[in-house]
Amino acid sequence: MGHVTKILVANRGEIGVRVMRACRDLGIATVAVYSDCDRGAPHVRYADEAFHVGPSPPAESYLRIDRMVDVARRAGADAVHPGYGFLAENEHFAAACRDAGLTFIGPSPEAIALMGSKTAARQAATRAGTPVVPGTESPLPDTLPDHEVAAIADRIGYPLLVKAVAGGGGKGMRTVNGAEELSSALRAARSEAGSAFGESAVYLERKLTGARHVEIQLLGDHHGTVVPFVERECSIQRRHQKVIEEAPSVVVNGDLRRRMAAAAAAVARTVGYTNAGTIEFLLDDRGEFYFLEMNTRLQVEHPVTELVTGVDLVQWQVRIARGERIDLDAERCLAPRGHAIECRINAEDPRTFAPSPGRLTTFHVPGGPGVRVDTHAYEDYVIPPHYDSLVGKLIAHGRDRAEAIARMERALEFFVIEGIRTTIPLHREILRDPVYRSGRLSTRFMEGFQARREKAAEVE
Ligand code: MV4
Repeated sequence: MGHVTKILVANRGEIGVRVMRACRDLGIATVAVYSDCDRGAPHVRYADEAFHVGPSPPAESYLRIDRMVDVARRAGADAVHPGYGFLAENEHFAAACRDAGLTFIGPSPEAIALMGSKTAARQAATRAGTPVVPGTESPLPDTLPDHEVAAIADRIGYPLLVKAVAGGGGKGMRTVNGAEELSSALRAARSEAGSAFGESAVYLERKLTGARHVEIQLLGDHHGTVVPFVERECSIQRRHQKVIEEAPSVVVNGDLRRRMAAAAAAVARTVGYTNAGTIEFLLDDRGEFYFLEMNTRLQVEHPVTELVTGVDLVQWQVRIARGERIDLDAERCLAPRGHAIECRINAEDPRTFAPSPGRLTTFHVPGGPGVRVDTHAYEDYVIPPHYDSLVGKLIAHGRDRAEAIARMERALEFFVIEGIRTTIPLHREILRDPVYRSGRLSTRFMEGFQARREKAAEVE
């Protein structure tokens, strides 16, 4: 904590630019970093100065803690914003910044580490009095004999999920439908977790099918204030990548919202959480909610929260990091002004989801009432093949969900991207889908949608 006059933005692309926009609004200078293929990229042009950090593969550039800290020192930056992805949830990066006398614009290394262990996170939620999905309290000891694991699994009940302790975001998850599948799923999950996270520990959780994925954004300052926000509905995911997010959730009324917000804030207070974070819940059809995990970063979908509350979350991340007190009206943060929807526009084939990097020969962004576009892209920009495929985020806001949908459909129609394939046609199909329009969403939405889509393609 301390003076923040120059921020090193340890990221690229859409979020690199988004963070620099907040810095500009606050009158804070910006420093960009770039890899070989990003020389001259939008986030570099947007920054006041820029430094090369290595070759294009992330492991040799955007994931290099030593180079980030070195650039911050050389540039005279006093703070670092990690964006999302890359080093955003790396406790060693947060600690390296602190050790170098730099303000890390995010939670403490201790909070990142605690929530990075999904079993420690479940224990923190339980201490906070927040319900968790039934499952094991601790990692499964890897010497535990099969019959003892089976006895634990029986108590939790099937179907269940084997999850990586160091995982999160659905990475390294395995479904187990019955006892006969247990030992092979455990072996597979352990080996996958070992290679993906360098830690093979796993735990068990009852698998809730047909529930919704609803999350609560929050901000915590260094004076003990935690402010939760209106929920986001994030059930529409493909391979654990969100496709469409919205706020609020159509099934959450004021009472449930206050209870979920209070539960999320209690978890954050229990661990002394500061800066921006998000608590993920599963919400079942009886209105019961269960803690899943906490994301200790700014999330891709933060704009839907910004549009329904009028709060600039990135600006608040910086203000919190420099020691300010959150003086937001807590009631306003829980009272949605209308409805917002975000479509992630990816450089992907809309049917096969194969990556589609390359040059944007045409790039016309939509505008008009209730439309926001967060992107780094422009005509002639080349999407490099080395990073995630997000070209931009299209966010629509209206007085209610119907108006937000209408504005999103209008904006998707007038978003023209040529030269690569994008998920715009997929979004247009989803927005026309009767189940989507009815708002009856669940984590099974995408499977059902794909089935309806294939059936429709057959009769053609
Ligand atoms: C679950 C779950 C059901 N039961 N855990 C996926 C992302 C990660 N943050 C948590 N995720 C889930 N965890 C239990 N015990 C359902 C999801 C989930 C999901 C699963 C399959 C297909 C789409 C999904 C969308 C959101 C959440």
